[in-house]
Amino acid sequence: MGTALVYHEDMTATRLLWDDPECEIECPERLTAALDGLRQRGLEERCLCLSACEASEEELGLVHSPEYIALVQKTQTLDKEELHALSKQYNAVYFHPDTFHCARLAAGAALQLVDAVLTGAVHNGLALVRPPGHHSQRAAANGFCVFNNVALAAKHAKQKYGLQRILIVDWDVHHGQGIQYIFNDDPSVLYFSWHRYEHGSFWPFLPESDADAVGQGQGQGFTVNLPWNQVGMGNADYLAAFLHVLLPLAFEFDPELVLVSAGFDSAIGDPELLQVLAGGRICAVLEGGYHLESLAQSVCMMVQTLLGDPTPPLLGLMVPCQSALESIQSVQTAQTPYWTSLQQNVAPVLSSSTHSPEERSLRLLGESPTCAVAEDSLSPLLDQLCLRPAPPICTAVASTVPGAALCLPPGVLHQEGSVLREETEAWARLHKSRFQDEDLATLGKILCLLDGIMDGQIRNAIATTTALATAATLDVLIQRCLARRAQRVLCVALGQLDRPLDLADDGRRILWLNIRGKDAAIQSMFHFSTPLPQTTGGFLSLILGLVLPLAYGFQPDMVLMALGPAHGLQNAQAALLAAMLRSPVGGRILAVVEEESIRLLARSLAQALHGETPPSLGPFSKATPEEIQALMFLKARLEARWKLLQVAAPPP
Ligand code: X5A
Ligand code: ZN
Repeated sequence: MGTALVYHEDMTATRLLWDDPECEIECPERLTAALDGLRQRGLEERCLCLSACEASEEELGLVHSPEYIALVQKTQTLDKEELHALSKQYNAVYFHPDTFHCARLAAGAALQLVDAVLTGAVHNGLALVRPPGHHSQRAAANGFCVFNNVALAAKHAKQKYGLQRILIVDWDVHHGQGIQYIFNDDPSVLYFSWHRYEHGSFWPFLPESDADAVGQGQGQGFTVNLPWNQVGMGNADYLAAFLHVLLPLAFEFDPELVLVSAGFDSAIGDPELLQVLAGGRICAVLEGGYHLESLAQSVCMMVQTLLGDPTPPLLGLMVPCQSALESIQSVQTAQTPYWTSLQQNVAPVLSSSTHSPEERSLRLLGESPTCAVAEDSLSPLLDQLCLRPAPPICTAVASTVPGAALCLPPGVLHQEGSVLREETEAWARLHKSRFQDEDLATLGKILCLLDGIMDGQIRNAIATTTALATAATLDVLIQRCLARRAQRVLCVALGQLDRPLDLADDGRRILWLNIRGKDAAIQSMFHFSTPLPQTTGGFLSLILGLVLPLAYGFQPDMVLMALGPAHGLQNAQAALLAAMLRSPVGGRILAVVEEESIRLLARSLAQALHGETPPSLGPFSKATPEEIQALMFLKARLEARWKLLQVAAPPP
């Protein structure tokens, strides 16, 4: 089970035969650059490579009219003048004698990818195709697109596999109006698109690309448009959109399959946050992306992520800009009638001190030159992101409990090494009373795990301790992180674990979140606690609305996730938390679990850390008023420091 890559060299055949500055960017080199990038980084050989076959006429008929299909077929025999004349009848389209063949391969590739994922041959995959598809309509080519590859894939999944809930995420910089039209009244396909809009002055200049287009009839609430009205949206803006709009809706919708219209004309692709949905069944299909080098690098990042490698942490000041927050607010306003998770939005009021995109990039340039987004600096930045080698060991375990009792998945390694006995004893002396003699051997192994993660030898790890030693172990781990010059350590502590006293003045290098007890409480901007919600809605709001915005904003180089006595976390919850915390920290998580509960949790926790999709939380249940109140209380106080917590207020 892995990642499929669907491709056919013939798709490089179609190209522009006359002068047209608008269309010339959609060129054959797009595919060769992407493929070369994958080969150079050894990513192609890690995939199951499938050779694309043409979609049949019947399959094209799932979306397109017979007349339109016949018309495109006819272009095979037209001469250059006739092709040019026909092309001019459409908006931003060119035809070539090979267009029909390429477009059928592109559509066929998308269908094959769906087959590979839904038959279980692979977990996920990418179809590298030309021409793109998301602007194409039932009887019209549009915006370089001839057949609507992703819409065809969705129809195919419904028809052949009987799927009832498909999520389409369209992160191309342009609005995929073609997909929107095709599923406008269809509640089985949730279409989410963010796109450059500029109040309608960006191509395709359509009023229906705005946030108030929500779908029609039965399909109301199943079209979600997030229009960007200023240029320069960055990581913080995309993250805010993911955490505060897309993911809450996606979890509530509970898709059986995720299709990605993966255009890289907007940003670096990061499907990592999507991998927790639909059992990991993600099919990505290339759409736009015209800067060849950036396209190649983005495709590599995307494939690496689909393969399960952790994504490099996002750089930059994690402050969404005012315009992005306004856009997010406009979607929330339009969609609130249809989605429980938005009705319950725990939303502090929009603060007015946020930056414009320009101000923010100026600050970025001043603070850290590597974050400059100027054309000439793009390449080293992306290279640095891509070339981080994956640690040789994925997930390792050190335990007080015998290995056989833990039922660990294959590929998880038991830690046998240990730091020196004297060193362990020195650390243990910090907490004389809490470590029994027999705990020392385990502590030595855990310290060795920590070193392995910090040195890049181990990606992440699980350690078990006796209930008595959990808090002390966590304290030793924090101290050792600091001693080893970790810049920032995020501790997510569940259950009865007190924050170590001698860390009162830690220079803001420790962010301590305790999930326990009955009431939310704040000691400082770096130290607070909140109860563990009992509903799925409340738990998701806690993760998406609080924990992840904090984690992305803090940009830790290590996450310590501790499950202490009475942590109360269920299997699926622990797995989801671990899976989602991987992303902001590049996978570097050390989970410390008290031994009473490890037998139940070890397997799914290890699977999640290992990159497998966590099990479902179960049916969506509404957060209780108390749960919402606790989150509101924290967010209202913390948003001054942690700007990713900001969500525009919903209408009264
Ligand atoms: C697939 C795609 C863009 C068309 C732009 C026309 N199409 N100006 O990115
Ligand atoms: Zn595009």
